[in-house]
Amino acid sequence: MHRDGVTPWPAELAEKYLAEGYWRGRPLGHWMWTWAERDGDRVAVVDGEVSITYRQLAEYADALADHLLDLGLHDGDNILVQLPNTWEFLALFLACQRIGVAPVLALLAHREHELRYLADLADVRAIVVPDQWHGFDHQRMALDLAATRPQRCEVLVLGERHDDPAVDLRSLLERWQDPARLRSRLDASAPDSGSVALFLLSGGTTGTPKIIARTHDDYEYNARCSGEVCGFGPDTVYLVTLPVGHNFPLGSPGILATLIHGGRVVMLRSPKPEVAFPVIERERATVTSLVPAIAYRWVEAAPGGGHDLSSLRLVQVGGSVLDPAFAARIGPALGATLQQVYGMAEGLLNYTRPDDPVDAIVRTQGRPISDADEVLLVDEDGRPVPPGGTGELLTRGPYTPRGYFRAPEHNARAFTEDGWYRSGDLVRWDETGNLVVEGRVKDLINRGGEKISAPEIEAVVEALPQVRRATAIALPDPEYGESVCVCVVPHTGAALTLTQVREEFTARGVAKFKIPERLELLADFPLTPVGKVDKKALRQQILTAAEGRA
Ligand code: J2J
Repeated sequence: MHRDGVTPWPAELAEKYLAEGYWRGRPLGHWMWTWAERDGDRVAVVDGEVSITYRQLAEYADALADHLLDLGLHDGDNILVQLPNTWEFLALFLACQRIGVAPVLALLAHREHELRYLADLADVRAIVVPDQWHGFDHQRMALDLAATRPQRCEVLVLGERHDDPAVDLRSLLERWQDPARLRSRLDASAPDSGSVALFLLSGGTTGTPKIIARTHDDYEYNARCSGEVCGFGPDTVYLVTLPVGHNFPLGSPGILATLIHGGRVVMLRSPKPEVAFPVIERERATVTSLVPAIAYRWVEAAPGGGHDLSSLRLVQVGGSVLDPAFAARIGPALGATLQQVYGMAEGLLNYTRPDDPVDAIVRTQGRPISDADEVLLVDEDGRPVPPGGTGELLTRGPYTPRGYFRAPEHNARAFTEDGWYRSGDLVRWDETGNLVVEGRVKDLINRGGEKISAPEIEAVVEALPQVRRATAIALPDPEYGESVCVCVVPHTGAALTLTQVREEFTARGVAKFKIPERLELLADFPLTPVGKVDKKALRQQILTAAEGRA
């Protein structure tokens, strides 16, 4: 079903992608049964003590899809999903793919501020949450949110249901119909392969974060092709370390490519080495994906950690800048080949190849996966930079959508008239033929791979009565690479503390990882010639002052 606010690929390109086999013209829910027919009795997913075969997974997903239809959800509807790394997430994801319901993939760290915004933007008909997670009552939050929706909004809970209006997600995995009859009912409800399969969150550059509609065709291709580049096959045991709602563990190559290529997915609830290492040893995991901050903890813990990590072949690291000196330690410490991944939920994926020279693996962020990916590096005026020069990366291709969902004004800036996505990243082509990320022009803070929109932070701080103007910048952080610093010009005579700022974020229900870690009170902000806050100068000013104090 077509959704308003989705920018399609131009018709002639879509035909080309289909004719040339980039897109295969079948929804992900159909592929699920192809996998089940191919590998029915093999294990598809392991979650703690639970092992589920490909056939069981398809049957659970079908049962769930049937119940979702009965709850009134159908092709063209959107739901908000906030779940931990569990096999039930996967069953739900696939159930949605059977009937054209698109999950908006939120993070467990998100709170009311983010969820309300996403629920409004995608006009969701259901919210799926765990009962609680790390002591936070997600069920309560979801029920409160659902109660304020203009239309009926179901709450599905994984775990202990403690309020009547909520539906027990696990009870929906029970089948009420004969599998064959059920299958034909669901086949009849199958969505078009060009329609939206899922929504991913963008880091966002202006105001509140945007969401990205990914189609069945484009997302299947992106995962399949990534899997080929990374050598995924029936022997692959993919450990899901990062949160499942991220593009990285879900589709690059991640969970989806593991299933496409007949491997096994292992769900991990926490990326901590003390949790991950025993699971790697027990499940003989062969590949996983990490952000640099987690890779760092693994490398520190691996020697003498007492666990056999010898099954690991490939360790993917991406999402934020990886220091080359540290990169060189990852492979030897974990006994695996490092693969740098420079990806984006907006599409384009770059990987170093396992057989690249070590030097290229350590120093570069890889190259695109597809011969149909287009990359253009441009200067501030939009002109291509000379060979070897650094410029903003623009991209188009079979898995890079042509616009954000329901964001026409933002799209006019974020995409060129010819459909190129402006990544906001400053990169150059290295002599090895790979890309190197040099910096960015977009206004965000990349905290350990989690992207925080600076204007979103500024809006919260500027609402405080003491604040005349606020601006958010990234400062270097030893653990996360970057952290959020807010700089404030207070009203005359007003006092403001970091604690007060942080309390405001908590009171508004903003995700914890976005809460500023530093506050600087200033008389004025340095300005650029066109009168905008000069964040580069401001950052330098704060760093220099800190050095002076040290
Ligand atoms: C520097 N910056 C990087 C890298 C992403 C795989 C891997 C990562 C993401 C991701 C993803 C970087 N070095 N290796 O979706 O499938 C920064 C860039 C980029 C932005 C995208 C995947 N890898 N980045 O990180 O949508 O600035 O996707 O534009 O969260 O992260 O962020 P996101």
